[in-house]
Amino acid sequence: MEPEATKKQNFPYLALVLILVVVGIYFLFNKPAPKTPPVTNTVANNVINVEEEAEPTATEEETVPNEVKVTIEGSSFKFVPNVITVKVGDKVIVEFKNIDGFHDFQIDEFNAATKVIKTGETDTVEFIADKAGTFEFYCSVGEHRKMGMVGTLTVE
Ligand SMILES: [Cu+2]
Repeated sequence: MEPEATKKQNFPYLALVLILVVVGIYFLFNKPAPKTPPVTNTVANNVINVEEEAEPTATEEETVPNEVKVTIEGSSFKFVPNVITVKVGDKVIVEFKNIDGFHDFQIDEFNAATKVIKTGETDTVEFIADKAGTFEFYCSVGEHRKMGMVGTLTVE
């Protein structure tokens, strides 16, 4: 009987030790457990990230340049109109209509040039007027530029 009693006494001790160990493990796991709220934080961060991604697109929309569309007619040997005025940063779209002869439209400073086109044809060139100043546009065909087939682009 006595050995059984000591065994019964030992069992509660072992059980207590086991409980302490289990409780200790629970505490160990419960400490990392509060890190589960950070999981929701990361979810919140993801939401914030989405918002942060949305903001740059909004600023990109704000930086979309103002578009200025100009139609210019070319003939021998002039441009009509021969003056274009835009603002710095404008996206300039030049629709060049050739109504007589062989001509093109070029502005060296903005690397802008249409194809050489013949009577009745139209070609379009676009560029960003990213610097202020007064620039000459001209027709590069033959001696047309010397013959006065020029105009002025003013970027202000
Ligand atoms: Cu010309």
